[in-house]
Amino acid sequence: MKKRYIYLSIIAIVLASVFLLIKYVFSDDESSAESGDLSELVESKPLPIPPLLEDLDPDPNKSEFHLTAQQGTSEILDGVESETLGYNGNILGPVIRVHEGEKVKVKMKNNLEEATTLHWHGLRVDGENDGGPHSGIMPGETWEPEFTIEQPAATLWYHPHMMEKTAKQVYEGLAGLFYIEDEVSESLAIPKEYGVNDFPLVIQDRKMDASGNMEYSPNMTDMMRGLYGNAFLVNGAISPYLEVPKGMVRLRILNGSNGRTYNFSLDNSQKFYQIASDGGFSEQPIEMATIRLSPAERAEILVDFSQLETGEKISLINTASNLVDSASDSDDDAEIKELMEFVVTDKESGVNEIPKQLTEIEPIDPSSAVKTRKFIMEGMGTSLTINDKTMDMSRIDEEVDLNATEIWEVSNQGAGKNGGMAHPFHIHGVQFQVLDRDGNPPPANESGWKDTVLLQPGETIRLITTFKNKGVFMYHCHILEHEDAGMMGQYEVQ
Ligand SMILES: [Cu+2]
Repeated sequence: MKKRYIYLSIIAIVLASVFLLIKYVFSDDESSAESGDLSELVESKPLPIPPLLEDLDPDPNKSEFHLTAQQGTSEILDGVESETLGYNGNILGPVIRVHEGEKVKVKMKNNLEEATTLHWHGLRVDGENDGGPHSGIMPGETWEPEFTIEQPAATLWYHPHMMEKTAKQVYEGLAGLFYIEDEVSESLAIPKEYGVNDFPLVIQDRKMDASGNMEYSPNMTDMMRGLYGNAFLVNGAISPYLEVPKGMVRLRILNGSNGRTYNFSLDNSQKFYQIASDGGFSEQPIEMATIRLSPAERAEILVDFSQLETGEKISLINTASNLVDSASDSDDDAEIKELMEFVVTDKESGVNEIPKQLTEIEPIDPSSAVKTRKFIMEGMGTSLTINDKTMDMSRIDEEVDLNATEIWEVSNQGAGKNGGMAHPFHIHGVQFQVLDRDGNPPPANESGWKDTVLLQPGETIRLITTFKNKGVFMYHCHILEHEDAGMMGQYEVQ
């Protein structure tokens, strides 16, 4: 009897040790306090609306904006200050709004203790003004880019792009939205009153403990997969609420996360209408129940709150899984995460219908392409390459002729269809059109202008664009941990 007891005890101890070992090896972040749900520590606050940045040039055809990158603290958890970075504030940055045709001048002062850059994600601009890794701004210095807006209305964004520092600086809070307006966006009968019926939503996740510490210290899993956090922030706040008018509301959503891909839905299963992708309006609104955005992708959607009761609450949720292949179509491990809440008021939106036609997009004719280039993205553990190379700032990988139209065929190889992971591919300085995904036409919401596309393991996407600006530009994976690990290359247009 006693012997049997000892045997059982030994078996129990061995099993417990194996269990702890497995837990330690396979889920280093799940076992720490970082994986806790922090929404319990937060009293829901109104959604912070970033200010619109003042244009300091009185000339209607010109604008001048001043930004300062600075350190600060933010109360993300109740009564706790977290150390964050921001432009002109403690976290994130103001919305810069410009008009097509306008000449824009920016003075960007670096008040950080380290070098940074300011990249205009999605802007058609020359290499000198693009703000890539070659445009470092030393502490105390000011960078003064100038450019003319030569593209249609869109929701773009700006963020640092310093070699090996991008992930950390974006994570700590440096990101802001950049709106382009034009005659189309101004004449369409859609919501366009900033902060009234037209709202920015910058969605980011962070690893934060109960003391508010969100220091950037990626572990091995984060380096391989891209960082996934336990705290979901919308415009820098956890689980905020937004009072919305009872009518049509426009949400401009940016996935500003380092590594996570989201599937956004509304918790009442209500459908919504996507009206714009990364580079501007689609031709027609696209009815959807869920929208997938990988890091850096944007979508403008219209949500009709007119059929809801005053006081009714609807949540924006993420139904994508936490697994490495979170972007795959299988939602088996989906973990529903509430991101924020909309509270319906009795105010009017002023817009109650959705226009049938938004804009016209001239398709780029594939037969006008002078060249097809191939890019193979390969991610195996910590080895992250494009065409078998990691980033070298002194090497130009691709030379492109000015004004040439080219097809870029991008493949995600790695461990094949059932292994590997998804990578979002981004090209600086252009907007492109997706010709096909694995030979099939792109989905309706990827048929307009794009600057970032998600490639599933094993997938091949063909893109087409015309290179209208000179200079050195980047193409890279927009999982920021992958970018910083060298999953990036350079092309020069001349
Ligand atoms: Cu990647």
